[in-house]
Amino acid sequence: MKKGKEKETRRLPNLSRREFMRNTAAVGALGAGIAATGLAPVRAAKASAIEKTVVPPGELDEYYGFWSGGPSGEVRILGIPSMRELMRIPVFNYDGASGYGLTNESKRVLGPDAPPNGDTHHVHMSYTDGTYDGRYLFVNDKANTRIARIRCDVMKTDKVIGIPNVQAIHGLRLQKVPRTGYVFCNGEFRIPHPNDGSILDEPEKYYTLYTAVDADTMEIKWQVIVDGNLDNTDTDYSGKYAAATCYNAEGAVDLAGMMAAERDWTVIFNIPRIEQAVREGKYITLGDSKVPVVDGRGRTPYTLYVPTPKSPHGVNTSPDGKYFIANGKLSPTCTVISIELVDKWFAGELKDPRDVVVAEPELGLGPLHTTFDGRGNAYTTLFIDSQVVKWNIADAIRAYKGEKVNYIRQKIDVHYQPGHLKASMAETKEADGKWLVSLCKFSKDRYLNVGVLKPENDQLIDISGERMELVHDGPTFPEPHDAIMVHRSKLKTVRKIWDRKDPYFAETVEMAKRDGVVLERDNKVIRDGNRVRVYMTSSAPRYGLNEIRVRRGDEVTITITNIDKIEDLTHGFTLCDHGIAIEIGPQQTSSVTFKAEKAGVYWYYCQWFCHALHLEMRGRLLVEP
Ligand code: CUK
Ligand code: CUA
Repeated sequence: MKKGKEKETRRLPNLSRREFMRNTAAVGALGAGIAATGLAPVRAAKASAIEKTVVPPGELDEYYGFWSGGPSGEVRILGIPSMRELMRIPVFNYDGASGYGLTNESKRVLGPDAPPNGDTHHVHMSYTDGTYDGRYLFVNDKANTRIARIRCDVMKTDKVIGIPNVQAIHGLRLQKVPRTGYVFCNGEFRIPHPNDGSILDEPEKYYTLYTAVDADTMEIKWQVIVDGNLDNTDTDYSGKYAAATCYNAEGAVDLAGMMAAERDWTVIFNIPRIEQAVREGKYITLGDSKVPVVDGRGRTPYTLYVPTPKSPHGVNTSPDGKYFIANGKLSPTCTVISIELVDKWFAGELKDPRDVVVAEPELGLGPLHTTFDGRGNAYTTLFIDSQVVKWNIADAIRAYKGEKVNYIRQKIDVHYQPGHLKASMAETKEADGKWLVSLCKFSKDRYLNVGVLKPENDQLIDISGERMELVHDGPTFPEPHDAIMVHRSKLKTVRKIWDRKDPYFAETVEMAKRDGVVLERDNKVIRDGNRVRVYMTSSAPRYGLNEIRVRRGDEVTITITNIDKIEDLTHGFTLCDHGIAIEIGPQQTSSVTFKAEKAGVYWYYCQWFCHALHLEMRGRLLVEP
């Protein structure tokens, strides 16, 4: 009895919670005693790991985390390892604090009649030579079939475009080498062409397309028609290939039909060949769109369909550039595709599309996404098992060849049901294997109960050592899908105040010029029929105009230039009872247009606490009847 107890105690520090529970159950009454003596070393080890996540007051995080916000339509910035939320970037959503979606500058970004919502899943940073270059972030809107670009120097959305001929942009990834020329976007749902009601319940006629967008101009360069649907996508480190998963090879429109086949596929796109086809005019166009569309269905020079079990979800490129790894979702496996062998396939040297597969490790239930530490290990989320599994790629390849080797390094419990996971710098050739975040879909009992809608649980795991250690729980508003962790050295060009020549408000500056107004100095009201253009400055704690007089029925444009130069001295302009609030950062010009429909006195005030006399920073809009 005593001997057994000692043995168990010694083994405990290396046991997972579930193994521990199993063990205590097995030894029955001994459980309590083991827990008391056994847990101490576990806690001690964790305390030292947890300490690494502490960023003391006044100190800065080492990594920027960029998180998608799901149906909130936004992108969030977190600090890693503290997991503090630092900022939110409105992208497809209306934002009441900054007036994004309301200011003329943001309306130019969003375009006319922009829907009020979005569903962001995949946020990725632009690359040069296979690593982050700090220029842009790109993100999808699954809900309204759009993509957006965010300028990293000011962390504001600067372009939003719709993607034609498809419905629901899901997977989004960027060309990594030589630089981000293309943004690749997956059209997820198969739809009829044309989608004008002439074809309805004939799913056999539906199809979807893969889209390449020019990252610099945000013009759509080409599209490829594919078999099946498109789920996630990733690109290689040569600039030659992109891969996308398909979970509905069946082309079904109901659940049972979508799960029927044992294998769906990973489709690999040969980018130079598609570009060549476009150059040679081997394309069609669809409907009103002028975008060249190449047909990549069936066996073509442009596409390779690799049979992949079963309804695969994520696809991830290893940072050494050697493999695409497709995550089996309904199969307990990941499928490892050798990019070198993909070269051979396209050179005509292989017979069977499955010949490019070099490993298919069995990992656990519900593999969704994989990330990397740059030391040859992969980390995969197991949605159904609520675990992250660490496995070795080289060993998985040896096992596939028939060698008896255990490629599983460790499984760690996460809480609960993880979707994406991401390690620091893992989507670059500089994957540094320090931190990993598991974006768990369910948080259940991990936080105080805040009502029926629960936060997500983003868990930080230390992967710097041999063993993964869970070190932090971070609640997030539902629901981030994906995230990236970027070393702060990649973002040295983030500005502290606006440049007066910034293109974000250049059109507003032009308007002022036409009115003969010097924005940084003048406080003027210009009447132009029943259009009134008001120009004023803001400088803590006052606006350039204490009162503005207009007539009922006027269309009023208020343009404010914040002439303060102090970092973080942001002012606002809120007009009472008009639904108007906008942000004016230091050295920024912001404008908003509205109709003065109600006669009377309406106070406007600054909504950022900018000065001891912030409450006094206000004025009156006098609307004559
Ligand atoms: S998807 Cu959400 S967990 Cu949209 Cu990348 Cu996998
Ligand atoms: Cu300006 Cu408060």
